[in-house]
Amino acid sequence: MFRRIPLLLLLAACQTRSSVPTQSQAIPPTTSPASMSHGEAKVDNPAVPLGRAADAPPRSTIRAHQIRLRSVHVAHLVAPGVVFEAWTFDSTVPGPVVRVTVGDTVHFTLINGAPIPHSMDFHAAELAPSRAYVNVMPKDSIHFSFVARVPGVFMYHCGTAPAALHIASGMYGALIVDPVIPRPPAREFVLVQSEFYFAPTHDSAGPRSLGWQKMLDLAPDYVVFNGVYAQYAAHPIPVEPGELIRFYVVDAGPNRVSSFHVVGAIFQRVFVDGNGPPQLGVQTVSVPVGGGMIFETRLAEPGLYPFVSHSFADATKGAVGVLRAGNPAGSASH
Ligand SMILES: [Cu+2]
Repeated sequence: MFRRIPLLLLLAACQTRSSVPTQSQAIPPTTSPASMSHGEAKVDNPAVPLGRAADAPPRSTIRAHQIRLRSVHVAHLVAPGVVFEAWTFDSTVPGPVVRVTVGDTVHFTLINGAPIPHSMDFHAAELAPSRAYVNVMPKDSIHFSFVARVPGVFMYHCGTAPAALHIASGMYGALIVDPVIPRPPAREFVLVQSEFYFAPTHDSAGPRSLGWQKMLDLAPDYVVFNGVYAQYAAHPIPVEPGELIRFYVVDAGPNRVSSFHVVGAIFQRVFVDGNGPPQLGVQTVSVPVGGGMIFETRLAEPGLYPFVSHSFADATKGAVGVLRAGNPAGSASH
């Protein structure tokens, strides 16, 4: 009798494991979602939710900013039918885009509405982490201020250890610091690239929890712009041929470098971290994890122009979007 129980348990465990797909069982798809280079996801696909418009908020007009964010745990829709148990700033993944100007003061308050400690780390600030970027207990809050001194686009994130857990769960966002002399007028977009890692489950229709081992193995299930799988391929971003387009790109990771590229275009100027002399005439620039860059380009003619992380496993997993320039023939317009 004592020998039979472990055997039954072992059999049950084997049956359980065999029902979970493994990487080795994956086979490449034989069809192309969209008929153009880098057509890694279907274009004009209403099945994919638009999590948020990519448009950047306008330049700030005030010199002191009261920024209050609340850390909360919510269900986040990563892709059609795929819900993730996210940890967030203000219930969204990524958190809200913050935009200030050099010299502005940010008065920041974090309210912890979650059942575990969280914190805030602004890459745009120069502060002692041991004073400002400390854990805030549930139902507690923290307040600190800083002056945005350096222009660029910066990551912010929860820094509570293990930071990889808090970032992979959704606690990050972008903060733009504009130079005092405005950049040239342009269509401006903010893209935050990040990854989602899921724990194995037997209920693929149910909410997915974070897969710690997959995170350690650098094997994300999804790599996305602004929190949702290929949302800007499903809902292309309308622009005009010839107009100046400016991307503020932050790579929140927690692990994958973004090799940012616009298909059919060359970047006229790329500003590392958004500051200093630009790189001119470049095709692809890597945004490091925890870094940000400003990309400027113009599209030569009407058409669909995918933008991707040119690390192609990541584009396949959702790091792809589309610019629709004008009303190209044979293409649905907005
Ligand atoms: Cu956190």
